[in-house]
Amino acid sequence: MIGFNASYALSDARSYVEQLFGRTQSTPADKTGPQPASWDASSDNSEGLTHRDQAINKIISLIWTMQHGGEQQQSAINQTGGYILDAQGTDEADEINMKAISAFNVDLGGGDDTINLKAGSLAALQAGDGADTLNLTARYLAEIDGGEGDDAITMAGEIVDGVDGNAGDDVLKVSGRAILNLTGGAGNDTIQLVGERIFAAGGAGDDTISITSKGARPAELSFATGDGKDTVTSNGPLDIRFTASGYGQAMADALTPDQLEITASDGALTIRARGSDDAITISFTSGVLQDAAPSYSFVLDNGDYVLNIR
Ligand SMILES: [Ca+2]
Ligand SMILES: [Ca+2]
Repeated sequence: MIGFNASYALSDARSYVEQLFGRTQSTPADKTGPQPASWDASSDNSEGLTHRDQAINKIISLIWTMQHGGEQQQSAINQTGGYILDAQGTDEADEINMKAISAFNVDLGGGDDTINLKAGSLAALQAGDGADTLNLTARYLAEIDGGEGDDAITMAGEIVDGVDGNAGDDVLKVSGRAILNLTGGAGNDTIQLVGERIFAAGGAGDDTISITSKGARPAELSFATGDGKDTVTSNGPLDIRFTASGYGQAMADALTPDQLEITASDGALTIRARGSDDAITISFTSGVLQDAAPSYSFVLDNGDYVLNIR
């Protein structure tokens, strides 16, 4: 069940809005809510919408907000519309299928939730506890949190900024022009990234990471003390940034070159931290590096040691 406080969950909302704006065509059987005439998922603004559609969307957004905390309960939501604000799921398994111009602050609550969302932009989605399935398409995706549980998170966008699989063995499949601040979080995660600019981390646990870089500059993976044994495949040169084990931790906590044992062989590089189980094993697609065996060197960047592998 879901206490999804959307105007679209109100069967009367559409007719109220249509009455207000004088559309003569009555479609009581259509429960998908007002649909902007020219809405396009590839657009994150109101371009192409009539003034009337824009006004309706604003009202829908307002109603949605006002219904927050209401009594409406549904087990599934299928919506198409304008601006989604402050949507709240329940602790049961919610199923949500939505199209929107933009969505902000969506909290799925506990339970094994499924959300299929296509929007111009989506910011602040908390999947909460449970094994959640997130299929998200938006030009701009920001602050997506899988929460506890083994989540399956699939995202496609242009800018994907701030993704955390959080606890659990998560599967993250992300494509975007820029993928920034992505982490698998705790747990043994499987992470597949396709993008022009990639900055990511597996987080704690033994992670399997696949990098498909389409840009001119190398992808960058961060690795913190205690991050476990990661296995990485990359289709191009890679940078590994050694960071402190968490925000607020002293930089002295980060691994330094003298603590690392590096072994290069044909198409592969292994990095082991002395005196711990931390290790990164990287396999490179054949022929993408300068030589058969990767060459590598450390640089100091903003106080971090970064291993450039070419
Ligand atoms: Ca998770
Ligand atoms: Ca992890």
